Amino acid sequence: MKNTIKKIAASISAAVLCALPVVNSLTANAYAGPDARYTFRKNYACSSNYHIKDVVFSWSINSNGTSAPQANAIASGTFINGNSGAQNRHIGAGTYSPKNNNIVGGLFSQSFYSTTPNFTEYSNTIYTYNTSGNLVSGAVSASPTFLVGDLNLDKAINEDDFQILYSGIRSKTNNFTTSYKFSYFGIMNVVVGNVGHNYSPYAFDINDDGYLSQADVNMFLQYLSNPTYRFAK
Ligand SMILES: [Ca+2]
Ligand SMILES: [Ca+2]
Repeated sequence: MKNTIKKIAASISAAVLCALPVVNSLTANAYAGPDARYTFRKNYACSSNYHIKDVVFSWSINSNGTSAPQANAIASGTFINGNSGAQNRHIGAGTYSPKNNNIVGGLFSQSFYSTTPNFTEYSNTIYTYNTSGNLVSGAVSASPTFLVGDLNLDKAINEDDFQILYSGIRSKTNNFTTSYKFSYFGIMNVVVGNVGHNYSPYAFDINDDGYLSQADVNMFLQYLSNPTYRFAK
């Protein structure tokens, strides 16, 4: 018995020694560190009641300059993490099970940090199973991946975006007195100056809770004023 433990301990030591050069080599192909301030997000939602039991998802992105995608619940539910990796890739994967099987709307999101406002997406797959155990194609769809806070799509997050965010949320919340539950499949027109543009409402949901509210404006202001602050998801 003791010999077996010694052998295991020896093999672990050997494995650790072998692993060290790999860790060092990561400096040439580094993941996003704590100073990476660009947060990318993808939302998963369903447009009507599909009696969802499980959503099995996978998202593959480049790993150089990014962090591994993390899943975040929008509607109450549980996750089984299935993250993995391949050479030069992060694969954020798992299974989401909503608490309410009759859920309609936003289910969950995935997000990652990046050192630059660019990334490469390799694949995104979704398999949805209903409470009868059947695969339901098209029940859950994923939004395009977007840079959180970049409403005018110029790959920078600044005062120009804040003007759009402020105007859009103010108009939907009766001057910030209510919270607005938006549709993930909707469009909202926001006027800044005298020019109106159409946007996806989820782009205004900075804190990723399924509502547009003062909290989203506050979080954006924190990003603008604090150079070490980043959107957590
Ligand atoms: Ca922008
Ligand atoms: Ca929000």
